Amino acid sequence: MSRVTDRLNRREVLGGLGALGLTGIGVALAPETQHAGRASAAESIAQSAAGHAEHGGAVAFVQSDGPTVEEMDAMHEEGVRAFPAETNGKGGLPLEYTMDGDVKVFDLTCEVVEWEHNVGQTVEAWTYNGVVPGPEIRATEGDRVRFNVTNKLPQSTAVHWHGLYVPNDQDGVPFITQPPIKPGETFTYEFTIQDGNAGAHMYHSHHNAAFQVTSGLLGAFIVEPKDPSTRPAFDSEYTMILNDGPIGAYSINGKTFPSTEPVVAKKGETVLIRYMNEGLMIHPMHLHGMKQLVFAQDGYLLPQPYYCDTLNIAPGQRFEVLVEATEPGVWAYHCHILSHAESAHGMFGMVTAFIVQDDEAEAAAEATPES
Ligand SMILES: [Cu+2]
Repeated sequence: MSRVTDRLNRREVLGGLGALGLTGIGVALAPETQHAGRASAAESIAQSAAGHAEHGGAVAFVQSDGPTVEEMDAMHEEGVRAFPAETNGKGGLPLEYTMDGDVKVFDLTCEVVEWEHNVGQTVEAWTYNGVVPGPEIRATEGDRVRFNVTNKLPQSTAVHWHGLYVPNDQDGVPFITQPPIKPGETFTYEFTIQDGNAGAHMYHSHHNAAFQVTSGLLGAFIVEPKDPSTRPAFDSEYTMILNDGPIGAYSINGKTFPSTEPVVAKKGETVLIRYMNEGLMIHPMHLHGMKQLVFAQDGYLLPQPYYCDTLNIAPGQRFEVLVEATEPGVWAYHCHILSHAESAHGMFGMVTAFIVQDDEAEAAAEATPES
């Protein structure tokens, strides 16, 4: 989720929420939702598990010793009022490159950083270039690309180009196609993006991967078609990388609600959303209010696009969908495994919003003198 929200005037988001009467953004999170400040990845997982039990998990019903109606409602309201909460660090921005002849040269440094996934909540993240997700790689069919990967981690690593057709020795799997990249070493990958390989792909670690990938060694690798007319047109684009590892347990683009970013569109626009699942679990992404037109899976155009409102995304899968922003308002947008999204303490984790702005209606409202 980058391009539009980069340009997004924060007031516009607040204006969108204002339509719901939610004008008091910036209210602090309820103490119940603020867990510890800095936590190791392992502690974070333990916290998450504890949070599950505490939030109900399989017994998420009203309990005699639980919060009162007023307390529960207040916790829910405060989370929504805090959205979209500002945090330090933003992943998924385009990775700059230099040209060496006709080769696009990208530099990736693997390093451990402290990452704020939610306001006041940090975890130890394993990253490309210090951000989660790693920077977005963009290239076009036919491009020659080179990646200098420097390992500053306390473990070996390797980079797998998930979904890309590469020569066998560039596939990034230690002891199958290359030696591991030891701490302190730099390894260089180079290949040509093949025709027919356009679409939403990923790059991630393929070494101790259940830990390294879910800790943040992941990113989007988007391949543009040589001929743009081969794929559907859109007005704005968002990438949503789903993860359920140590980074805040259930995250979208390295952030957890209320620190996730909303998708924002003007009424009438068509939004392209690319889902990528880098986690260990499935995540059915559910958009309220508007339908999703699924047109590509793992980069491949579907012979018959189809509509849905809930799209199940398994680990490793990518789906590309179009949403026509026809319905003004702030629409909930979340994983529908509800224990990844909402508890007695309010919404958390894999929750964001799709905001459709109606400039004409807003202008008309402003032009109407108040009585
Ligand atoms: Cu989920």
